[in-house]
Amino acid sequence: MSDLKREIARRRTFAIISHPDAGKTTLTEKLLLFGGAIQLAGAVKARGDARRARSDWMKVEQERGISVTTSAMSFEYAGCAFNLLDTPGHQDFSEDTYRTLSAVDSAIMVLDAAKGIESQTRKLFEVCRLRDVPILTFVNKLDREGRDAFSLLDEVEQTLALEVTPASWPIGMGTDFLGCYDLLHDRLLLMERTKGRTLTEGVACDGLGDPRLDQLLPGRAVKQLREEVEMVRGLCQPLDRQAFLEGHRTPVFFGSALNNFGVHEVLQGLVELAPPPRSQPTQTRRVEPDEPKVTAFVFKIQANMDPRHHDRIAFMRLCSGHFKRGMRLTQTRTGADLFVRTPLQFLAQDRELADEAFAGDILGVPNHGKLRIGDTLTEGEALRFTGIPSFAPEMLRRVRPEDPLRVKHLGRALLQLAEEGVARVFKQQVGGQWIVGVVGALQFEIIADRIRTEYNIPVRFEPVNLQTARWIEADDPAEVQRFVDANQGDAAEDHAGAPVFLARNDWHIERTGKDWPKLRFQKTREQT
Ligand SMILES: Nc1nc2c(ncn2[C@@H]2O[C@H](COP(=O)(O)OP(=O)(O)OP(=O)(O)O)[C@@H](O)[C@H]2O)c(=O)[nH]1
Ligand SMILES: [Mg+2]
Repeated sequence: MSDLKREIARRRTFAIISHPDAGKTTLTEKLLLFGGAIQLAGAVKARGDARRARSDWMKVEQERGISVTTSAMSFEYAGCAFNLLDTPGHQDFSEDTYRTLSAVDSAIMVLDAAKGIESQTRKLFEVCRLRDVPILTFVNKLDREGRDAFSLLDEVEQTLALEVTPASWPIGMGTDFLGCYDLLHDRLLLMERTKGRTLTEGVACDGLGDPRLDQLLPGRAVKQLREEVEMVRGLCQPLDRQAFLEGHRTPVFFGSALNNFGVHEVLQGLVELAPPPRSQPTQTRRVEPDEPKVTAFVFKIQANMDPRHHDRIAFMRLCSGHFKRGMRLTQTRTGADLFVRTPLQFLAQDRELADEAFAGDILGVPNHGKLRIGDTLTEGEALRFTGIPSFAPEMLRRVRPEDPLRVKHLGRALLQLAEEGVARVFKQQVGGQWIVGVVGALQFEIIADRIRTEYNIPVRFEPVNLQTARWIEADDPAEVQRFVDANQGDAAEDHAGAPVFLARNDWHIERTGKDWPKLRFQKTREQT
């Protein structure tokens, strides 16, 4: 195998998705801990709490205990190079999650054992299905009283029409939860129940018949385990990797991320089952990961990761080639050249310059606003990767600074946040007022918080008599201009200067559509 092929084969790029609070960020921290801990073998104990993941790094995330944006992190384990994306569960931030799913090859769906499939999990699952992203399932929080494992498996199969194969099996539940039996390898890795971040070595056991099981576990628990495993093996088909890769079947792992139970098994599952980087669609052809030339696309922009420096980082997924630091890439939207001199890789606790990267890798590229979500970078070929949508907002409000003199500063902050994709921002044709559009109300609060903490501009959101926005497109650009001239009161521009129609209600949209038959009023816009 060539070096390029070998590097691609060992990469695993995956997202963690679920309804809010199921434990994605906790699982992220534990995967990083296992990854890092095992890599550093023994040296980690001393560092203990110092190895804290930086998944929820934003101030508002720490204050509220929820994730509002996707975090990217890289780590190595068992010879594999992982790129993990921890997504926010709250539906108001789902656009960020949808875009993230365009950049991964597989996903872990986390379920709360007491709650099963929740609404947002279901929606995100549908997005994965549309994109043919294979899914591993992690049933979390077994240290609390939850639902019976058989009924959870049944729910996944029934509500998602997804076949299940348990990959591990819980021993007990709630206060009696002792660990998980690894059904794929027929072994038991008994972990000490630890809330802290220090890891204890597991005790290995071979097969359900191993007499060590009887020594390690209480008699009742062993008996129940043997019975249940026999039953579940009778009920569920063995794991067929092809069916998993095609998205028809999911391996189901059980555990408690908080207590380190079942995390090792999931990590091993990613190594053995999750696919390496796949080919990616463009407007003209599919790009294969082992093509020699570098291609990449930007799926996320994040401003102010380092608030002192007002930095702005574009996250790109490499799709092919062997990327080297300092390389010159072409931004195909503008034709401009870009020297990528400081590509960043995000590790558990800090960031590092990346000297090289391959398909599947996620790199952060610091820039001053040149790169946008949806941008394609190549070594010259005029390609455009597709599949990164932008959605029409469902709620609009006018935003003003508390201090009227700071309106210009506010404009700059809003444009940056819009480029990040945090919200839609429109400047009205008449009066030049700023209108912010979002999918869910919590976004207004987060945006106000961020403008205040990151730009030091206290702002107020005010209701407006507007319902939604539509991007205006036509085969003849002059027709768009005629519309804008004739409807100045309803026209605006988005952050990229694209013309937008601001609608007062459904009737207004319908009526305008009839009056201007040559125009297309678009609800979504491909970010190219
Ligand atoms: N009892 C128990 N609690 C857990 C476990 N895993 C996570 N939690 C708790 O569940 C809560 C939510 O955990 P997070 O990891 O922040 O959840 P999340 O899915 O990242 O949430 P969002 O990103 O906001 O969607 C926290 O209070 C965790 O401590 C577990 O295994 N057992
Ligand atoms: Mg989270």
